Amino acid sequence: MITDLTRERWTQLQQQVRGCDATGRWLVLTHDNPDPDSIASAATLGRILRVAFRHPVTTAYGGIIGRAENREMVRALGIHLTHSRRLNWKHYRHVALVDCQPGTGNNQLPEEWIPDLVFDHHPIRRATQKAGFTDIRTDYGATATILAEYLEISGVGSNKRLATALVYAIRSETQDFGREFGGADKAAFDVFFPQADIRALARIQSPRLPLSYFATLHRSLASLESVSTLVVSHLGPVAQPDIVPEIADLLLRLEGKTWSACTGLYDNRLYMSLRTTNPRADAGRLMRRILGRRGKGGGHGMIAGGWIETNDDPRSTAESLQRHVARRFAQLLKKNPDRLAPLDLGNGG
Ligand SMILES: [Mn+2]
Repeated sequence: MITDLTRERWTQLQQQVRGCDATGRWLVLTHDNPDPDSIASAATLGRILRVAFRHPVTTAYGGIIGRAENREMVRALGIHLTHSRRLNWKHYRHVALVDCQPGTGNNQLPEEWIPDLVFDHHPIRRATQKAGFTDIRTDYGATATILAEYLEISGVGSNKRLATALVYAIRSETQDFGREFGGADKAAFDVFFPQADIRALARIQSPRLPLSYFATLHRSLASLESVSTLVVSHLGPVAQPDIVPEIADLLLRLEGKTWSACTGLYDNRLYMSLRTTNPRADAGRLMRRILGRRGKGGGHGMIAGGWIETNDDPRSTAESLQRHVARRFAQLLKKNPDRLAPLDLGNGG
């Protein structure tokens, strides 16, 4: 399904890309520690730029592809992503950001660079307005849905692997249509699902998991804290940062809880994720208020993430920083932080 908005913007996008110097190589950049939405969006935009406009393209990411599901997605679908540390930035004349925006601290775009194209579904940031072309749709559950519409209107055509990537991105980003999605997400899902490789999808959704995953899960359960309808977990040092949002998702399923928060330490940063069952909440704003000026973060209504550097923080140890963000989380949601107490799992009864 192609919306009127996409029809209108496709004309602008074509003008923008054709107006760019035809000799330069394009760089399509995901957010750091890319999730399936960001990965599928990059793969789709890469294909459009290559096939519809005949431009050479590199798709790249920063951080790590950590989750077993995401590693399996990239492997099973043959998605080619270059790590940002291997990029020679001078080779690129043009850059596009997908599922993120400039100046948010969650991508590798050098600060002084103004992107040519930005596609995202998070609230627009000031720096984004300078980009040559922007398509920000906060009413979309997934950025991949926006790119799926451009793929259709471009006439470039899909293939089994790309269709599978788009379907998995929409599914995982909306938790199987369990949170924040719009009609466009369902429509794109319906278009691409018949073309998807259902065996590959099954493998991506239930990959084998490393022992470190279970060790982290164990630590998470041992460190649960709660006050009223809030639940918090501190993972301590983690093998990869995207376990933090994964555990936050899991904790939100605890009966009686309406907000979950999870923290984890990785590479001198305290990562934090927030989740809520309240569709009218603004988790992104809450995240930024918790992290304060030294941190970077954002999100949508019901999900948010961010980080603070641990080494240049006056509140010294990672442990005290953990305690600080958990207390601030409680306080801003009008719960008494002094009543944050360990949640005893008992002996399984
Ligand atoms: Mn997304």
